[in-house]
Amino acid sequence: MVGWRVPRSHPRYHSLVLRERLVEAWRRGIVVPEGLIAHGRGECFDYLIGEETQEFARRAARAAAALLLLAEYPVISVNGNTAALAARDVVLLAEAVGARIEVNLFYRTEERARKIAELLRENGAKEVLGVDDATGVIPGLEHARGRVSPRGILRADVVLVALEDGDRTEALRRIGKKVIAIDLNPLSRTARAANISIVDNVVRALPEIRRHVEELRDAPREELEEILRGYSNEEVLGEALRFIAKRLTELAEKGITIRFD
Ligand code: PTJ
Repeated sequence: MVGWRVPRSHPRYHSLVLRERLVEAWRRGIVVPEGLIAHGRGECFDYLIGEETQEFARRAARAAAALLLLAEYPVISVNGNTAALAARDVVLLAEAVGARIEVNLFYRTEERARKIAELLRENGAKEVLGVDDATGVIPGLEHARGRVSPRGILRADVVLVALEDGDRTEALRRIGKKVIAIDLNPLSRTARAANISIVDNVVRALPEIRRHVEELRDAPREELEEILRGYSNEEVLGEALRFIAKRLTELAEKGITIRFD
């Protein structure tokens, strides 16, 4: 609603602020309406994990940090929702690991790509790929969805995606990219296809990866490789599902008061 301000006293203040940020970004032509729906699905899973970074996400974020530090040419892929929710955190993580930033859209229009790049630059990005230079194509994806920068995703060894479509994640894996995904839904095709899946809200996951990057920055290569050897994405996704199941069982047994508000 234009002019509406989220009351600070509201028990769901933080969640409402994220919604407002997305709606505002939709008004500015940064987020697509489908992005608002996608966020709703994410909110539901966020509710189930307690709206906090859980141990399985922490473990995945640490592995992601190790992979980004070992990468030769990491790229952070940014879509409308990620830009609206976490543009500054994208820029800070890219700086911390020396990654390129590329706008990569599912519902691509040139105007929206330009607006997202502008928002990233307003948040400190020095260079944003994927706007005028999206001349490469990911094989297996039809034209607009598959367009990438030859200096970005096409060249990358490691690609970080957030709120990504499953088809595109699978296509990135097929062309040999290592994929780090941020996705609140542990059942999504993206979460299952990625090498490392961080089941957490993008607004918490990006700072969490950065925290591990700072911790691991001076670690020897062998230590980073050891973290990756000990990491199993299947196990982590299993843990996320077990966590949700256990939490729901406990809540049911405790007899939560169900409120309809
Ligand atoms: O800006 P575009 O054109 O690239 O389009 C972006 C969307 C998000 C519309 C597009 O990529 C899309 O349709 O994505 P999906 O297939 O709906 O997947 C989004 C996934 O992200 C779902 O599994 C959601 O549960 C999850 N998700 C939603 N909000 C968040 C989230 N994960 C992390 N943090 C969130 N805030």
